[in-house]
Amino acid sequence: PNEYSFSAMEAKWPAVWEELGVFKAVDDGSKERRYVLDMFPYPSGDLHMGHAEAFAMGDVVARYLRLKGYDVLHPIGWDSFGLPAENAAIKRNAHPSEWTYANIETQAASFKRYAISADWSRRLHTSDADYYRWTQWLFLRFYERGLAYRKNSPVNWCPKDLTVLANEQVVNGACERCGTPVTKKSLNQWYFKITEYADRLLDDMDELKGHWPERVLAMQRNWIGRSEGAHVNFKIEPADGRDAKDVTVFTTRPDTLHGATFFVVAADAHLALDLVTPEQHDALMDYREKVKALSDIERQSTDREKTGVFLGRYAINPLNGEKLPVWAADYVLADYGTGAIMAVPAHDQRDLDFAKTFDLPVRAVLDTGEEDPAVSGTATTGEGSLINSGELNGLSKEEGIAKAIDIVEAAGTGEKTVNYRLRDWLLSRQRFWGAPIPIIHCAECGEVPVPDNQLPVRLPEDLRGEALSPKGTSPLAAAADWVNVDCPNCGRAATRDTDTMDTFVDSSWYYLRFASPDYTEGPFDVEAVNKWLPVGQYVGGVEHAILHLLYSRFFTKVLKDLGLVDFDEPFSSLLNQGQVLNGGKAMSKSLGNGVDLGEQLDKFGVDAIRLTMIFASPPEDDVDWADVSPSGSAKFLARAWRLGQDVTSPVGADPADGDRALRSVTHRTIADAAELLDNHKFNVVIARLMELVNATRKAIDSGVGGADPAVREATEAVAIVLSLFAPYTAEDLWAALGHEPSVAAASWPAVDEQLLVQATVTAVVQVQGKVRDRLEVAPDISEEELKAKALASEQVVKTLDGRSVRTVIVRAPKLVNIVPA
Ligand code: ANZ
Ligand code: ZN
Repeated sequence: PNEYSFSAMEAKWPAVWEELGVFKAVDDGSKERRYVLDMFPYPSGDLHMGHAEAFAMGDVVARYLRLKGYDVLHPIGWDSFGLPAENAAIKRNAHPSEWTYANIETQAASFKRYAISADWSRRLHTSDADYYRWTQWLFLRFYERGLAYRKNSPVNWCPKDLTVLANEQVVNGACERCGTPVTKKSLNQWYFKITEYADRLLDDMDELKGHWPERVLAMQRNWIGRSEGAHVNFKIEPADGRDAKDVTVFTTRPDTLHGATFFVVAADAHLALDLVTPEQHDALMDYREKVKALSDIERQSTDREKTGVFLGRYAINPLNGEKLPVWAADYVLADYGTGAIMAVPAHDQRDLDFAKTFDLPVRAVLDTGEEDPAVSGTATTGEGSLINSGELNGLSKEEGIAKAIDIVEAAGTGEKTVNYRLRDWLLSRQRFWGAPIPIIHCAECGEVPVPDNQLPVRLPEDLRGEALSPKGTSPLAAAADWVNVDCPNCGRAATRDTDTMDTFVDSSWYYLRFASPDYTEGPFDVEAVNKWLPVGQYVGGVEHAILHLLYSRFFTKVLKDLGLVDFDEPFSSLLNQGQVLNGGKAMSKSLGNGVDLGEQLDKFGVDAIRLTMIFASPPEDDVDWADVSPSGSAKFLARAWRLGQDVTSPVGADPADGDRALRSVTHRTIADAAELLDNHKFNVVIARLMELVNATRKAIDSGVGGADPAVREATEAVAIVLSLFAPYTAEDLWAALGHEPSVAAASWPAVDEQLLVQATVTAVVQVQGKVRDRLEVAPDISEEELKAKALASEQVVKTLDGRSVRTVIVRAPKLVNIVPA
């Protein structure tokens, strides 16, 4: 064949790869193991441009490590529970599994066409009963340790999807999925106690530094939000038929206790109702109605007018006995700290804004050298020394914090504490297409875990269409046959829990299942997992920073405590690919700027699209499809492929006899490519590969010729490096060079260090046009370096004999002319 045809290649190679099983993990201990994983896809329709980018990157790493001689685990599966399937089923009067598995088949075919070097024998789907059986099993292990529990509390509620959401699924006050503003609803829900792992989730990030993008670590750190401070008790004076009451606040600034001028409780906290006097009761109730409609983000925004209601009570400052009016306000959140604060308007801007609105006093207690906040309207938060603070006067902020804590601790009115922003993970969902929570509710025995040997608790197969539409309670509640069971404990009539698990539970452990996907004795074979994991290279989007990535870290730590894994962190190295944009904007239906992956593949071929994705930018940066040139990529691929047509030396020809200049380029390319790949500079590898193709073509067309074994060596290197990015073209090229059976079974070429030694060129140094010296320099020497070398030459110094230099003309690397003054 001497026409480059991507369709012919795409028709040929997938069957060869499958037959050879070249992408299967060997798993016999003969080679060192490496685990490369892309975040598994959700089966909504066919693959899109984002998948094409991320999976191309993961595949570069997997293919490279395989060529380097590692036993590579590069599996694929589907995160196949979730709402879209359910919504589609309601619309089409179908079962969610129909839509789900049809889409999975479509995506699987596309992945195969896209030549992802996956080990298909390990494929899994989280909606398969033999997967979710183990999701349920894990839930029960968490439950036994007190890490899964039910409680009644106000939760995030999406009024459109009619289901609860985890804090992590509320984005700017709206449902992560549908964008509807989230409201609060009091419900009895299941939680995972992720807060118990807050410190370990923070501390173990040290291990990830340098291997995970710093912004992901920062987002997690922020989300966990560890604050050191103190709990301080305030007595609320009795009033108007209401008794005295102790209320604790959380403060990070106990040094400012003398600056507290009022006291605020969250308007929506029960505490506000406990405190309010009868005459203020109606005002509070009205206010609470208004607060209900606000998101936490709105409530904490600094540019909203402050609102609140005086509760008719006074709190006593434990440090100086002052009486502080007690208010209810929305800017204090019910579920952070204790839901109550001491307000220090001089040093906290929100308190200051509130004080201004309601004409409350402002008293600075830390002199920072800035203008008095009461005058400037700007709270001061810097360093300084304490004033107006009795025995704390003169201390720095830090000293003041320590001393204030000592004082309240000694008086028994407070203590040092650590507070977290992180909340427990709300995992129950009132929807159908998820893993049922394996708990039975019995009037006699309470919550009873489904015995392990009765797992999986399967989803009923006859619920379809309208029966799945959201009602605010789980559709499973309507399946009487399914709900009504005998209590496993006492045998009396009991009912199943009708909620299903958040799909993030499914994805928190799938990477473990891949080590032994058919294991039937547990969620995974402990030995296999400890051999393969942690995942050496994980690839996926930054949108999972505080969701999937945090949850998976939590799961891994619990599994470590259960003795099931021997590591603390699931993903040793993380690569966040950028987004694929079109015209500088994310692709979206509303903008009409979507690019269809299938059409691109039909038009340019798989290899050209893969190459374009990787060549466009460094992996972490966005790719703007409006700026790339798949046809340029296709031309380069054809050019590389044609080299194979011109190599006439036999397989095994000794390159030692070949053209030394070309050999140098080849070996430098291989050496640099390895280093660049180790540092994820995939786009630069392609640029270097293009140079090698050019050098090889030049050698063939100039005197060296296609019979020179150095040309074969160069072309073989092209095929091998190209196989990371454009596997079809690389296979064809490899075959044209007379190799069998697949470039995927080749090895990364060895580098001959001697060929890396750079040749030098001679630079002539003149003074006033007369040759005074000759220097041996690198061919790529910079002008500055050459100039410096020339001026330092002994001959030149002698010739100048103290005269100063007027100009230096530099033509690197060959000539320098120095003109004295
Ligand atoms: C007095 C004070 C003085 C405060 C000062 C700050 C500065 P982080 O760092 O985010 O943990 N706070 C406590 N509970 C709150 C709640 N439920 N809603 C809103 N604000 C709350 O913030 C801790 C600080 O935020 C606490 O320290 C408290 O105000 C406020 F110059 O106490 B501080
Ligand atoms: Zn019972």
